[in-house]
Amino acid sequence: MSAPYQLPTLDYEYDALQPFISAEIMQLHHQKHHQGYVDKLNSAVQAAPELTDWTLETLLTRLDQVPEAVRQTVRNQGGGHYNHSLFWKCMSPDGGGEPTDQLAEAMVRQYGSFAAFHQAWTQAALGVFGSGWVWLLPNLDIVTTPNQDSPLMQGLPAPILGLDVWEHAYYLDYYNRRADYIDAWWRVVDWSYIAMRWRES
Ligand code: MN3
Repeated sequence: MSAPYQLPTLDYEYDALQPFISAEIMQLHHQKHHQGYVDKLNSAVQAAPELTDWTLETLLTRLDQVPEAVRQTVRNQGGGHYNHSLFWKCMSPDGGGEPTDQLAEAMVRQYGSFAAFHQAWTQAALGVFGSGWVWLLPNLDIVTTPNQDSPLMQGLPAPILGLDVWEHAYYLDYYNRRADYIDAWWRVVDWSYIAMRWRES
């Protein structure tokens, strides 16, 4: 997918993730924050038309080849668009629980148990200073990025799961209590979607 970029529609209603994530947060996060990243990314590409045919993934993996005048904008807004597009897909009103089958086995091989993985992820999420993201890579390593950076910008493969720990993702529901937000978010994580990404990675 290349420019002009569009806000993806969600696979569920804004109120579908309640009581874990409120309709107010979902609507604001999707319609205002994500739309803002899309609009500003499109403006940057308009200002550097040679980028028009680049896919979003190419923009993020070849940031060093993006004209300097728009590079930081593409990094922030392109990252924001990519990250949020994945974030919405990783959640479902039918989510929660634990992975099954081969993904569950691979996770146990790497972390010892799902509980240990869960704890490592939560520690990583609480350890992000300020605004950023937590990612699960296809090799099941957990990495974090600041701001709207993507693992793609570091030469890493596309993540299979992402958690937004910007305060805009939880402040209306949980104020400054990031740990409460993370606990709630686990209840909507769509392991079937993540397992599909993992198999295809
Ligand atoms: Mn966000």
